[in-house]
Amino acid sequence: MINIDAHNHVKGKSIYLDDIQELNGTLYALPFDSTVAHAKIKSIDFAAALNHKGIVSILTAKDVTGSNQIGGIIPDEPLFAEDEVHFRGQVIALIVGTSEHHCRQAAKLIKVEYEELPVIVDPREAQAQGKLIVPPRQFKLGDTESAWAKCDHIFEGRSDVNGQEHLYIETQGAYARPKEDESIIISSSTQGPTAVQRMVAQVLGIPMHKIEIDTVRLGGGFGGKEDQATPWAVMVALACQILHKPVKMAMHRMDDMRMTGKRHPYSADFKIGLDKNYKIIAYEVTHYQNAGAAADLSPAVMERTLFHSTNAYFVPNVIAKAYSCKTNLPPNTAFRGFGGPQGKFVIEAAIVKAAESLGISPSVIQKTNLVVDGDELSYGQILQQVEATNTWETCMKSYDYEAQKNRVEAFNKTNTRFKKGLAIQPICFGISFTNTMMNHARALVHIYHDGSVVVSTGGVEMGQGLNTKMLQIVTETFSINANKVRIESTNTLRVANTSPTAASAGADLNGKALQMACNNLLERLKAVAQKEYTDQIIEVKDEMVYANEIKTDITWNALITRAFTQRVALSENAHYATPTIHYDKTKEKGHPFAYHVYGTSIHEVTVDCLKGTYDFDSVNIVHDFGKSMNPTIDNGQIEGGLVQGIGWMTLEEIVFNDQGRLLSNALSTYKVPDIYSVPKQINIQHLETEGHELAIKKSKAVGEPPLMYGIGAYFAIRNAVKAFNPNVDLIINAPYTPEKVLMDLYKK
Ligand code: MTE
Ligand code: LUZ
Ligand code: MOS
Repeated sequence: MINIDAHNHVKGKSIYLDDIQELNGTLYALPFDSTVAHAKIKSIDFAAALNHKGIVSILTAKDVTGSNQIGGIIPDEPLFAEDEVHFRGQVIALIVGTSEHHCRQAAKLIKVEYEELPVIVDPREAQAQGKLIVPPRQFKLGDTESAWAKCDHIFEGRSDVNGQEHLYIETQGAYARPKEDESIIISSSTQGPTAVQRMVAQVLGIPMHKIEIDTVRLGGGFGGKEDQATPWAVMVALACQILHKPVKMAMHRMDDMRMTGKRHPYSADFKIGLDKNYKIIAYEVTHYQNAGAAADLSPAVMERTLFHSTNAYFVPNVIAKAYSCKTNLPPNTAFRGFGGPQGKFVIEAAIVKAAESLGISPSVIQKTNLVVDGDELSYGQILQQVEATNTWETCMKSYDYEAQKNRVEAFNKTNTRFKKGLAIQPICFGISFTNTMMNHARALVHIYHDGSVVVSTGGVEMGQGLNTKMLQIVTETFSINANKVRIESTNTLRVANTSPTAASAGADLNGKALQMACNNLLERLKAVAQKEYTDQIIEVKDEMVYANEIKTDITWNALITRAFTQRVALSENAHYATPTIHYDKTKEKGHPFAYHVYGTSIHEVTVDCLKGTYDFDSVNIVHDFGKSMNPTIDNGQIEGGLVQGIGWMTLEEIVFNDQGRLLSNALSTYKVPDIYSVPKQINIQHLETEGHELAIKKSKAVGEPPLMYGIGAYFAIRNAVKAFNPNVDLIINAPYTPEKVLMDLYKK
């Protein structure tokens, strides 16, 4: 089935937030934000702004009717700054007017007096000053202390990795409209409608049942709308509550880039020990997470960094420790991989450092240490159905890595200006929210008496193809045509208490609930047919009822009519909660993931050693999809995730100055991959496996894992640089922008 959104996307008919027909009298809102990163607010003068043409109101913390608090995990984040600001871009007030233009003009007339305070942008500095979001956490396996003595080789180092701007094509936004009895409907471009509903209720001081959140689709989320779609929706809702008018906000790109958090930058110290056969005997890592000025999702992100700190490798003795450091940057947030990529980058850096010191290829250490069935990870989960070696070996064989290596070596011998680099990147990513409590979902299915079906789940379509997969589940379970089924918007009145669509678990969780709902309905429908065909096996195939495998004359529509006239319920609401998972935070042990996703990629890059620029010749992947329920969509996820990961590792460079000012604040100063930076060839091979029972239709979650293939791009470039400039010590910090490559090429 092709993506059901494809046609409307191409025709421009798909509805995003800013396409919603506006009601007469709609007002527009513009957040007014801090221009300093840390300060006391001494005074604010709104008088001139309030007098500006078209300005209806300017709201601040004083206008909040409930609680001025939007922290999700920890209540440490005011909606509007009160006496102090903690980052540039923190919202102080909301300007509401009859047009966005008027709001922007009025914003220039607001005068704020700040008393500036010291600014911290570096996570290690924050940690040294005891500025932490939560207490540090530590995962421990075996005993590193005694293991060091058994190591033949020990290497230490430091590795830093930068953040990443989400750059969803649709910026943040929300549109609130008043309903009867002070209730409000809010269209929100959010991955988490329930999170928005909950915070609106809290800030407005009204029950959740007065708030309806509706989400048709997002023009991309990538984690950036898991938590950080909330403040904007809360702001327009507050304005709507106070002014009794529809209020809308659709952010400008530069406002969005300045005000919202990004992927977390990390700094890390590592120590790795190997025996003479290159088995990793011990690994210690300390992560300093740059959380920004409030918790947001940072504690959960930090946790996933620890969960993935040994990537696809078995290490018998591990200490992984992490600090969530409070700095004066916008609170950083979820981003595809959710801290996992940062954890993986550091162990890859450690392996590369070890390999280079030992004069061997990193692939020797990688391959020697891949996880196998029965291995225990640092958090106590015993791995089963491991495909790490399988994907690795299939990758080497299918793409003839030996020949590629020989070709690259020959190329490097004969070329001086251009050098090629190769790198191999295995991945292993855990599927489930690491917070066990969040792993549940619901689905609601109505069959109308004309035979058409409407479906609501808690899942949000953000481009990943969730709705298409949901449609497949319905059409395959009922054996009816796609044109009989409509997947409706995600709406908190139809499906309540949802987890955000995140952790790559959207299709698994919502799909399993939907499958249950459809199966329950199907059983009821079959019972209706059974009355006419007693003692025969009833099935529905291609919109026809079969009895003992013989086609009857009952069509799907006729069956529904019979059920309706017999007063059989044609609606069903089902609930799914992932079985088998558990985690004990006091021990830092458990079985937090339903399953893991595996894969291996080979990257080939050509570096222009005069310019420092690079081109990716190819990326060859063998990926463990299980039994992909939609290969076209899933391959798209691999390609998109890979390119996004390559961008993070190479071109994309977030720059804050020491005063917490974002310098890479627009697309002119923040370079993202474009069609020219995409690898010339991306080959994706599906590993032949059985899939996993806890994956929807045995089709493994695919949203986040491929991003981590991007890490291989970094090390491929490094190998090309090493081919040109072999005998220098190069630090392992990402991103590897062309400027940095150039510096390394000529480093002495
Ligand atoms: N693909 C597109 N096109 N747009 C997105 O915003 N988000 C990614 C991934 N793929 C995203 C995407 C992230 S961060 C996640 S967690 C998953 O999709 C969420 O969807 P799923 O759980 O249905 O895979
Ligand atoms: N969100 C979350 C996530 O709350 N918990 C997770 O484990 C997670 N993982 C990936 C992406 N978002
Ligand atoms: Mo994805 S970071 O789980 O939204």
